[in-house]
Amino acid sequence: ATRDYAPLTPQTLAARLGGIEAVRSRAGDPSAWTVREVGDGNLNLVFIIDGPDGSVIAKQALPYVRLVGESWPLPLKRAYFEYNALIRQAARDPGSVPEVFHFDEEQALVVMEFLSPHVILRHSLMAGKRHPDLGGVLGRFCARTLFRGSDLSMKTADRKADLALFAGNVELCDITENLVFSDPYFAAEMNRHTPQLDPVVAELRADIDLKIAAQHLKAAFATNAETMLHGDLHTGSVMVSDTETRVIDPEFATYGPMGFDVGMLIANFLMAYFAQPGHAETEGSRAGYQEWILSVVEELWAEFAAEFTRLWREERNGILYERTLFEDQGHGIGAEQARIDRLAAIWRDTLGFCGIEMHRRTLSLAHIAEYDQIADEALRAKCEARGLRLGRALAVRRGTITGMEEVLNLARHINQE
Ligand code: SR1
Ligand code: MG
Repeated sequence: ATRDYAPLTPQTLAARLGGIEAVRSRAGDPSAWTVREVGDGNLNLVFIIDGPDGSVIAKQALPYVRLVGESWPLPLKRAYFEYNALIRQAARDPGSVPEVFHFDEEQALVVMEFLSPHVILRHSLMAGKRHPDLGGVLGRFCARTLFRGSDLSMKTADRKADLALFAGNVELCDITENLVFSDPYFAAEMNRHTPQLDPVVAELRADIDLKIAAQHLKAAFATNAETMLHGDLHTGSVMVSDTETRVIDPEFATYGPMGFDVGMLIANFLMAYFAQPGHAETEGSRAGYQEWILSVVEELWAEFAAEFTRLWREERNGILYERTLFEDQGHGIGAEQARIDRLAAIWRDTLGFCGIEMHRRTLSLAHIAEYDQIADEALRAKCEARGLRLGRALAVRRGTITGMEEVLNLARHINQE
C-alpha cells in the first residue's frame, strides 16, 4: 500500500524509520536514537541518526525548493534519480559514493552511509586545509563514471534504458538550463550580485561573444546525451577527511556532455582560489594555499585524461568505436587518433562549462559560501570580478586554449591584477 508522503522531523523520525530492518540493523534500538536535521543545501532535508550501534544519514526531498520556499514547487521524484545515480556510480567507481541502505520512493527518502569524520570540501577549502590525492580521486571518479555510463562502455539496450530513465529528471534539468546558462546573462528575477560588480555585470551582459558561447554550451547540455552525469558536481557535493574523498548528492543526474561534470568541478576550485583573500589569515599562507588549489586542478584534469585513456584502451566495449573498426590500422593507431579527438572535445566542453559555472555562482540565484562569507563587499567584489574575468576567457576562448598550464597561468595573472 502506498503511504502518503510526509516530511520527516527529528521528533517523528524514530517512529517512522525505526521499523526498517536496514536502518535498525545499522543504528540499533530506535528508542535510543538521537536525530539532528543538518541539511544546508538548497533543496532537501538531511538528518543524522545517531544510534547505539552506529550512525546513518536519512535524506528526504521536500516538495519545493528549500532555498526559496513553497512558492517554488519541485517534484519529489528527484530522490528516485539520486538513488539510481548513486547505485550506478557505486558500480562504476566502487567506494566513491556513500553506500545506500534503504530507498523509499513514496517518501522520497534515501537512507545511506554516514561519512565521518568527513566534512564538505567547500568548507575545508575555506579553512585552508589540504587533502592528499584530492585531484586524483576526483579525476578518476569523473573518468570512471563518465566513461562507464556512456556509449563507450554500455550495451545498446542498457544505454537506451538509462537514457530514458534519467530523461525523467525534467525539472532539475530545467533549473540547470535556466539558472546556469541563461539567468547570469540578463536581469532575471531571482538573480543577485554584489553591488560593486554592477559595471562588470553590465559589460558581461553586453558581450555578444559570451552570450553566444553560453547558448552553444546550453545547447550541448540540453542535446548532447553523451553519458550519465552527476549533474551538480561542485565542491559542496564532495566530502573529505584527511584520508578519503567521497562524492555525494547526484539528484541532478541526467544524460549530458562529459565536460559538464569536469568543468563544474574545476570552476568551483578556481573560485575557491580567487576567494582566498577573503579567508586566508596571512598573505604568506595564502599564496602557498592558492598554489595548492591550482595543483589540485592540474592533477584532476591529468588524472581524468590518464584514466579515460586507460579505460579507452582496456575497457572500450560499447556501441562506439568498436575495436574491429580499427583493426586494419595495426597497433591501435586509428583508435588512438579517435581517443585524442574525443579527449580534445571533452577538454573544450570542460573549459566552456567551467567558465559558465563561474558566472552563475556569482550572478544567478545560487551562490557559493566562499564568496558570500566575505563580509567586506569591496573585497568580495574584487575576488568575484576575477572569477568572472577568467570565466569569460574560458567560455569564449575554449577552442584555442590548449592545455591546463595555460588556464592556471591565466588564473595566476588575473589574481595579480
Ligand atoms: C534552486 S536550486 C539551485 C542550485 O542548487 C543546486 O545545488 C544546484 O546547483 C542548483 O543549480
Ligand atoms: Mg546538491
